[in-house]
Amino acid sequence: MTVLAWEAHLPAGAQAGDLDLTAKGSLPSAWVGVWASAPSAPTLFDRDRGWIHAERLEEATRRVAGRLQGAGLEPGDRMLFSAEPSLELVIAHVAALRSGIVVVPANTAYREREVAHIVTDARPKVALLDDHDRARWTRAAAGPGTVVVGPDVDLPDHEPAVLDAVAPEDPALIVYTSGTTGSPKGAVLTHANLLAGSESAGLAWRWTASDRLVLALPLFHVHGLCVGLHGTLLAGASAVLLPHFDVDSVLDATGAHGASLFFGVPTMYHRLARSSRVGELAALRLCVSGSAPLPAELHRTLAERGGQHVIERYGMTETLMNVSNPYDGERRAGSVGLPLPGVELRLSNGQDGEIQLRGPNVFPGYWERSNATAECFRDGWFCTGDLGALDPDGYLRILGRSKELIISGGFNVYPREVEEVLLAHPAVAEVAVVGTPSDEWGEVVTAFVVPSGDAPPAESLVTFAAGQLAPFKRPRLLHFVDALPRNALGKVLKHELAR
Ligand code: MCA
Ligand code: AMP
Repeated sequence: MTVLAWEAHLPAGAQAGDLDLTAKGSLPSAWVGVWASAPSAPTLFDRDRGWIHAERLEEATRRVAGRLQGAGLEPGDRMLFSAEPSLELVIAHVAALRSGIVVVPANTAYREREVAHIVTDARPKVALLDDHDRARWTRAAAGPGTVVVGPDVDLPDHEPAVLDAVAPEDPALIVYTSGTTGSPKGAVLTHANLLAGSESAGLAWRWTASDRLVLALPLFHVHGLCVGLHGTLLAGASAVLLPHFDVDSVLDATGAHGASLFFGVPTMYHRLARSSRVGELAALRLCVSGSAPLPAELHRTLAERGGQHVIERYGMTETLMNVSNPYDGERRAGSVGLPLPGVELRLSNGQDGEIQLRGPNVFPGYWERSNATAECFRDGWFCTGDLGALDPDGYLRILGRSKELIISGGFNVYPREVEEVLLAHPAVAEVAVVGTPSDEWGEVVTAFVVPSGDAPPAESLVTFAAGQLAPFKRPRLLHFVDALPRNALGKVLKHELAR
């Protein structure tokens, strides 16, 4: 059974039959049209530079496009970025998309091993980095041909040769997402995917030019980049960029800039709900949560104490946004809602099972990984590895995952990657890594270790892991055990450990 519930997301009177989410061709062309129609509209605010207006954003992105092209980048070449949110970074990102350059975002928490993997896999011609270590690691992995600069792209000016000429099927982004093998693979998102994703969320959440988003998410994941930033620019709306999330900065920005929107991961809502200032959320038109399950209890607390009936939605790097609670209908706690405009959804057993998706938002495949791509599609449907069930009225509940994945504070951790790192320690004979429940983080990375001799100090293992893994992947809890529980075939029974 295929579930389509697009009408539930549209404003009264709008017809789902009229939907063409890719009619504008590409985001860069659509953005340029938006800027030309309202050149003096404020677009983005950054603490250091204040507001930039549409006309200036167009000029700045054109200038940086020229610099990138002058450095030898051509359509299809890759530009890596790993930097905290800033106006300069956004300008460089938009400039790359306008040039047909494929953007490769990388988490700023990555250590040398993780940076080197992405650099050798994506082979970027330019890398934008705001940290000395990451610049050094990138240079070491990339070799002399790669230009390493700061997010201001301080390169010689040059007249851009190509601008806003991308085709819908051209690749726009490669976003690394870990596979079960432990080594991340790049999900290629086309310009059509990005446009469809932004159009769909914009329609469903009634995004207009008068909206103002407080954007405190990192820009190296699709939540902050594709939902927050791209959606803002497509709607002709504005956003206040914060370099990091913290409760006071978000609420201060909301008050100071008259913001109307906030998007966050459940850990952020958990922290907001515990603040004495939670009532200030009521000033916003809409709060949206995603990237991990929002506990029903937290949904209710935010409604009672924060005056916000948060819209929970469900997305993935490979598909952008898929399912959302409706703006006008019931925003059901514990459910992710109904398929977004353009998205077709089915469950492998009919009313429950694996969630499978189709639509203009679904990516064409992984970068240079045809086997991995073939494995995740079945009859043209993308198999998410998430398990769900439909309420009788079509609302989707996410029940769990068939893939081995831990989500901590909205960041994904693949147990296999952490296990491989710990196994390289001489005092570790066997290890199993699972997620255990946490009110604040959703799940925390927990390692069960069988020592090869006397158990070493736990801190020595954590320090060992810290050299190779981003902080959010390091085990927060570590237990020494005599043996791992296994079934008759010798497979570790992880669900027993997670309990
Ligand atoms: C930071 N730390 C973490 C995490 N973040 N540990 C586990 N899980 C995390 N997510 C570490 C820090 O390095 C530090 O380690 C310690 O925890 C305390 O840091 P703290 O200052 O409290 O944390 P923070 O810097 O305030 O970060 C919390 C955060 C952040 C703001 C919630 O994790 C965050 O920005 N999450 C958003 C992730 C996101 O954008 N996901 C979207 C993925 P130490 O003590 O050792 O120094 S896109 C996606 O999933 C799909 C498509 C979707 O549907 O959206
Ligand atoms: P990523 O690989 O970073 O794209 O993360 C995507 C995964 O996050 C999905 O496959 C889900 O497992 C999870 N996810 C995203 N949104 C939600 C949500 N609202 N509830 C539960 N899980 C979610």
